[in-house]
Amino acid sequence: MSDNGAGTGARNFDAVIVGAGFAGLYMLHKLREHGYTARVIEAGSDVGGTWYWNRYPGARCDVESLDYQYGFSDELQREWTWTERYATQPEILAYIQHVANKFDLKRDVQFDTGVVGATYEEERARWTVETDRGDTYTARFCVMATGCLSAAKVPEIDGIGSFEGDSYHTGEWPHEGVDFTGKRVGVIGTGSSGIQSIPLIAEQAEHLYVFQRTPNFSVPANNAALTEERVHNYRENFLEIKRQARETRAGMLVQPNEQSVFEVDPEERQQEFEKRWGQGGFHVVQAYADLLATEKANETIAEFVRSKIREIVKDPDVAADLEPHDHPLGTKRVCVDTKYYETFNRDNVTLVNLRKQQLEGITPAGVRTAAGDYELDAIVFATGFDAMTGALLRMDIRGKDGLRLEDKWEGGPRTYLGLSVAGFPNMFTITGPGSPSVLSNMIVSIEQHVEWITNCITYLDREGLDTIEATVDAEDAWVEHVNELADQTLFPLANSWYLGANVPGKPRVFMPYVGGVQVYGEKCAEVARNGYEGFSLGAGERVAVEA
Ligand code: FAD
Ligand code: N01
Repeated sequence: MSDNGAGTGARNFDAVIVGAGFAGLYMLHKLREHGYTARVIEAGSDVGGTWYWNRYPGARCDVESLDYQYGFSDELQREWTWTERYATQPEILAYIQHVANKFDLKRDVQFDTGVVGATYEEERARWTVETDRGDTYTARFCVMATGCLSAAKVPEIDGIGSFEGDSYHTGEWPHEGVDFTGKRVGVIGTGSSGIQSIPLIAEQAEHLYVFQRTPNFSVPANNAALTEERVHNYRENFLEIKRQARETRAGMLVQPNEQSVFEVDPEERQQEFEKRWGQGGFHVVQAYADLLATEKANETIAEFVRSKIREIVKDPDVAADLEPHDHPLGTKRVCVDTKYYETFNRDNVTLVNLRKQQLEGITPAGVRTAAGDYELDAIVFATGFDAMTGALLRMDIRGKDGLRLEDKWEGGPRTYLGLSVAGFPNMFTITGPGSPSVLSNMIVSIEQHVEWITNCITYLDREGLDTIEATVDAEDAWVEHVNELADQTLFPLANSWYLGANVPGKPRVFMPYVGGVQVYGEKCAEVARNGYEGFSLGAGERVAVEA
């Protein structure tokens, strides 16, 4: 281990970790626990990652708060009390702050610093990490905790720079908040961020225009204050719940139903859907075992949600425009909302269907579609992210023989287990492409990755090994397996960010692993048990590094 103390201005560490969200902070904590030195480098001015950047009105988790927290410390969970079923962004950020303070993490984080490049030096078996401040750090390990949804994507729309009003991206929201009172506002995008923010912006704005290209499926959150009893029960069973969560598909306990939707008659099915719609959140999607498995089964739940839209939205033409028909439900992330469809009953809200009137561009005064001009004081881009690979590829990462990650991934991301890339020894990607990541409760997946990486590093040291690198064969086999599994599902039927479809020119490859958290976790554990099967382990000469 390097003896260079972190927090002392030293630039050489056992590990450099990029990103101070849930992943980077837990990685730092685990490495420190094992006596390693580590430096976290974070572009933002504080910890939180997603919850630091996404401060738009209505931002919340869609995995229930009690499940969306770290599971590694019973003491931590006992001293934190969630107030609502789905926590707001400020509450989640306060929780992460609490974690950072409790474990004294910030002293090892370099804030306001972007990593622009990372280069592997084969002879010394070390990574050199460069920042936008012109600093360099060296480390034996480089851990990319850069997030799956952290590279905000401003769309490529003609004239976008010419708008003379105010513009915002939901993923880079101003810290001081935005007051839309008396303003004509346009929101472009109706994914989760748009669907969460639209009802609240509508309450403030003089008039809100919602520019919708593709309608999405959304279910009500039925958010409410958590009862003391619920919090108490969860708290007392916390460790067991967290253990069980790792044995599920999505990293959280849901009410499973093993039945096919076609085993019940339409009346019973309707009752079950209604019951679960009333429960709110993802429950309705779990109503029957095959809802996400076949198009025919999927159509039953899709049509149920469409019927709800028709029921809620008073103007039948607007309701029809809001109905999703172009992708099976669940093949894009289902949105969880509070009064989204109801918002279109307001007099100050207009839905602009971009399939009927194409978006032609942005002008100094607003938005231009084929049907005319919309004059606006502010535009909100709820247009999502260059997901899963964006944050990684915005850096210049070079592995052995100068191999650039950008070149290696020209045809789409290639990883072994979503954790490691052949040609890039001693680099790990937390929740990287090829792991369950965004298809799961991310906290569960983050913790599993961090613990696997920590165990791997301590194993190398116990065995007197210096380097670990995925083999090309293992990587090829994993990529093939990930693709094969995805092809057996309905996911490829949607133009989603899971496939990179939202970024022009991005290769269309289904990026997350669909096999589920449990199966994936077992595979990772088996790889480790078998002496890190699929990796080549090297015992080079350990180079003494001076501080
Ligand atoms: P992030 O939180 O994205 O943190 C990555 C950090 O890396 C960022 O702070 C970024 O600034 C930094 N970074 C990136 N590149 C660089 C660089 N080159 N140099 C320096 N720093 C860099 N998941 C769920 O499971 N449940 C939910 O309910 C849920 N809700 C979400 C709501 C929103 C609005 C969004 C956008 C995502 C949501 N997610 C949810 C996914 C969420 O991203 C993860 O749950 C989790 O917060 C990811 O943590 P992370 O540490 O891996 O990444
Ligand atoms: O982004 P998105 P997001 N012209 O990519 C539209 C997580 N999250 O930020 O579908 C016009 O889903 C685009 O239209 P189309 C969650 O995992 C969770 O909302 O490409 N429109 C789409 O409507 C989520 O899935 C929560 O036709 C354009 C929208 O912009 C992920 O983050 C909350 C356009 C983008 O939707 C991303 O969600 C927020 C253009 N040129 C985020 N370009 C929770 O609730 C894009 N669009 C927990």
